[in-house]
Parts: sequence; structure tokens; C-alpha cells
Amino acid sequence: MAMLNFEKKYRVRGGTLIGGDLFDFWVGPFYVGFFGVTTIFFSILGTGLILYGAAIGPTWNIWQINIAPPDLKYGLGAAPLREGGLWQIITICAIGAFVSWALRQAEIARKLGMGLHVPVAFGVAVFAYISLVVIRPVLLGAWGHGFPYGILSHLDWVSNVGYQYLHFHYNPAHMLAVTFFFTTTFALSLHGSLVLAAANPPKGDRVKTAEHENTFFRDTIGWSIGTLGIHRLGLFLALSAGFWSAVCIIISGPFWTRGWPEWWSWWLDLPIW
Ligand code: BCL
Ligand code: BCL
Ligand code: BPH
Ligand code: UQ8
Repeated sequence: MAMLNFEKKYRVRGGTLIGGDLFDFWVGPFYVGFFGVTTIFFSILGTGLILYGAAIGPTWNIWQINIAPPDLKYGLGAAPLREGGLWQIITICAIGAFVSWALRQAEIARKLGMGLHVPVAFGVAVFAYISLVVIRPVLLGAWGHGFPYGILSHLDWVSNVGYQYLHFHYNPAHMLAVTFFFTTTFALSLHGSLVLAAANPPKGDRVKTAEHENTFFRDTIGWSIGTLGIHRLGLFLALSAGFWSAVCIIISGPFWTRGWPEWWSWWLDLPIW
């Protein structure tokens, strides 16, 4: 793979978080690093265990392969391998792989003298995953509350848990999360289309500038958030979507056990009616 001059200049040692210059090198385009090795370790072990689980399971049908968490009776204890123990080890591998991935991103950012925005943003996705398979199960007292690892089975879990609270759409944090997801897509579609409109003029015409972009939205809606502002807004919207998703599932069970529609009775109970 061709290497840019810029990349040659920045392929220097140092900036690692631990271990000095242990594994501080590149393989082809990939930076390795200590956390690259731990990523590979957890990913191969976790994926291997999923394949092993499929091999001892009833099917190789890709849609139906399912690695289920332990029965609720095992509480927060370790379960036998075939009865949820596999799920527990795979969960440890997944968290190990995701955290290693974020730490490797942090090392790459430090080498380049960049901010840690990307690993921090990824941290919100990891937090959402950990809220599903660690935080909520621990608060409810059983690993059995985690979601099963299977393409269709994990959808069944979402549906079942949703109906357990009668109508999940009434969960206020779910409303915030859904709204942030929609708003993120809205913002990215405005941003992508605006940048392409300015940067892709017809043949022979000049590439337009940020001033044009600002003016387009001043003419349209009376205000422009600016070229830096749209990226701040996008990051805020996307991280809010992930954050409120984590909140909406953590509160379902540990803090609210009835149907979510009932939660809204506080509105009818206001003393002003
Ligand atoms: Mg899910 C759908 C993975 C948590 C609700 N989900 C999907 C599929 C994919 C997936 C199979 C497309 C996702 C996508 O494009 O994302 N889900 C997945 C993973 C996790 C996860 C890996 C996780 O936390 C580790 N899903 C959850 C939790 C629910 C949930 C429990 C709330 C978030 N998910 C849903 C619903 C749907 C999915 C509802 C769907 O309709 C959709 C589907 O079609 O299901 C059949 C965006 C990310 C990218 C575009 C980046 C690329 C990601 C690739 C495609 C992931 C491949 C995963 C692979 C099959 C898993 C095995 C890994 C190997 C062992 C290494
Ligand atoms: Mg809901 C959750 C939208 C209807 C029940 N629901 C969510 C949220 C999101 C949403 C706000 C999932 C996003 C998320 O958590 O991402 N729901 C949504 C919408 C509707 C909807 C838009 C709709 O009707 C239009 N939901 C319903 C109906 C209920 C319902 C009413 C079912 C009947 N909903 C639930 C339940 C849950 C949600 C139950 C949740 O648990 C879920 C939630 O909030 O979870 C937190 C977060 C992202 C992740 C968890 C992914 C993490 C990825 C990790 C870190 C990396 C994976 C790497 C991968 C393995 C690598 C693959 C290999 C490479 C490709 C090589
Ligand atoms: O590198 C990246 O992107 C290119 C990082 C990443 C990110 C980042 C990255 O920097 C950021 C900022 C986000 N994701 C942000 C977000 C959003 C909000 C904050 C949120 C909506 C979101 N990511 C969601 C998702 C989803 C969803 C919605 O389901 C998926 C599937 C992903 N993100 C996926 C990814 C990866 C492409 C990448 C990333 N987000 C992280 C890659 C990584 O961690 O690699 C190391 C690990 C492996 C190569 C494999 C590990 C295998 C495990 C050991 C076994 C599998 C276990 C698993 C639990 C089984 C699940 C089965 C399913 C069928 C349910
Ligand atoms: C066999 C092997 C892999 C050996 C490796 C050797 C080795 C020992 C390596 C160690 C290091 C290590 C741990 C490597 C792991 C390699 C693996 C397995 C990687 C998996 C990669 C992965 C998770 C891929 C998924 C990608 C995917 C499906 C993304 C979804 C679609 C999206 C969102 C695409 C993003 C497009 C993109 C590249 C954006 C980046 C970008 C942004 C965000 C941007 O803002 C911008 O403008 C400023 C850009 O332009 C500069 C961008 O490019």
C-alpha cells in the first residue's frame, strides 16, 4: 500500500500509554502497539468461542446461531460453559477487545499530536454495550438479563424486553435517544449535501468557500452555525443518542418495573388540573 510522505514523517516511536516501545511498530497500514496485540488476542479468542458455541449448538444457519446468556437462576455467579458460561467469557473478550481498540486509538492520536475525540466518542458506544451486558444485569442481579449473541436472537431479546414494559416508546429516555438519532441523520444529510454542493462545482467553475456555505443557510433559514460548529453539533447529537440509549435501558427494570405508559401518570397527577 502506498504510504504518504506525511505518514512516513509521523511513523515515529513514543506516545504509548504503557510498555515503552513494546510492539511500537506498523504492519502494512496498521499500527500495532501493545493494545493492537490485546485487540487481536480478545477478538480471535471471542470469535473462536462463538464458532465453538455454534459447533456444539443445533445449527450452522448463520441467522439462527445463538449464544445465550445463563439462566436467571445462576444470578451473578459463573455458569457452566454450555449453559451460559460461553456467553460470559465471550462478553469478557468483547469488552477486552472494545477497550483495547479505544486505547489503541488513543495511542495513535497521541503519536499524531491529535485530540482524543475519536476514542472518547467510541467510549460512548462501548458504554452503551456495557450498560446492556454488565450494568443492567448487575443492577437486576443476574447475568441472564444480558442480550444473546445471535443475529436474530438479539432482535427477539429487544422485542421481548420492549413488551415487558408494555410500550417501550413511552420510555422518556428512549424518546430522547430516538429523537437524537433522527436529528443526527438530519444534521449529517445537511452537512454532506452542503459540502458536496460547495466542493463539486460543474466543470470549469470555481470550488466555493465556507463563505458560500454560510451564506446559503443565512439566505435559507436566517442563520448559519458555521463550519466548525456543524462538527461540534454533529458530535454532540451522536453522543447524546448513544448516551440516552444507555440511560433508557439502564432505567428499565432497576428504576421502573411497571409499563412505561404508566410512568406518565405524573402528568395527570399535577395539582394544576
Ligand atoms: Mg444489533 C441490527 C450487530 C447490539 C438492536 N445489529 C444489527 C445488524 C448487525 C448488528 C448484525 C446491523 C448493525 C449495524 O449496521 O450497525 N448489534 C450488533 C452488535 C451489537 C449489537 C455487534 C453489540 O452491541 C456488540 N443491537 C444491539 C443491541 C440492540 C440492537 C442489543 C440495540 C442497539 N440491532 C438491533 C436492531 C437491528 C440490529 C433492532 C436490526 O434491524 C439490524 C439487523 O439487520 O439485524 C439482523 C451500524 C454499524 C455499522 C454499519 C458498522 C459495521 C457493523 C457490522 C455490520 C457488524 C457485524 C456484526 C457481526 C455479524 C457480529 C459478529 C462479530 C464477529 C464474531 C467478529
Ligand atoms: Mg427501541 C434500544 C430506537 C422501537 C425496545 N431503541 C434502542 C436504541 C435506539 C432505539 C434509541 C438502540 C440504539 C443503541 O442503543 O445504540 N426503537 C428505536 C426506534 C424505534 C424503536 C427508532 C421505532 O419504533 C422507530 N424499541 C422499539 C420498540 C420496542 C423497543 C417499541 C421493541 C418492541 N429499544 C428497545 C429495547 C432497547 C431499545 C429493549 C434497547 O436495549 C436499546 C438501547 O437503548 O440499548 C442501549 C447503542 C449502540 C450499541 C449498543 C452498539 C455497541 C457497539 C460496540 C461497542 C462495537 C461492536 C463492534 C463489532 C462487534 C465489530 C464487528 C466486526 C467488524 C465489522 C470487523
Ligand atoms: O473504529 C471505529 O470505527 C471505524 C470505532 C467504532 C465506533 C467509533 C470508532 O471510532 C465511534 C465514534 C462509534 N463507533 C460510535 C457509535 C455510535 C454512538 C456513539 C453508535 C450508534 C454506534 N457506534 C453503534 C455501533 C453498532 C450498532 C448500532 O450496533 C455497531 C455494530 C458498531 N457501532 C460497530 C463498530 C465497529 C465497526 C467499530 C466501531 N463501531 C469498532 C471496532 C472494534 O472494536 O474492533 C475490535 C473488535 C473486533 C474486531 C471484534 C470483536 C469480537 C468479539 C470479541 C466477539 C463478538 C461479540 C459480540 C458481542 C457479538 C454480537 C453479535 C451480534 C449479532 C449481536
Ligand atoms: C489479518 C489482519 C487484519 C492482520 C493485522 C495485522 C496486525 C497484527 C495488526 C494489529 C493492529 C490491529 C488490531 C488491527 C485490526 C484490523 C481489523 C480487524 C480491523 C477491523 C476494521 C473495522 C472495524 C472495519 C469496519 C469499518 C466499517 C464497516 C465502517 C462502517 C461505514 C463507515 C462509517 C465508514 C467510515 C468511512 C471513513 C473511513 C471515515 C473516516 C473519516 C472521517 C470520519 C472524516 O471525518 C474525514 O474527514 C476529515 C475523513 O477524511 C479524511 C475520513 O476518512
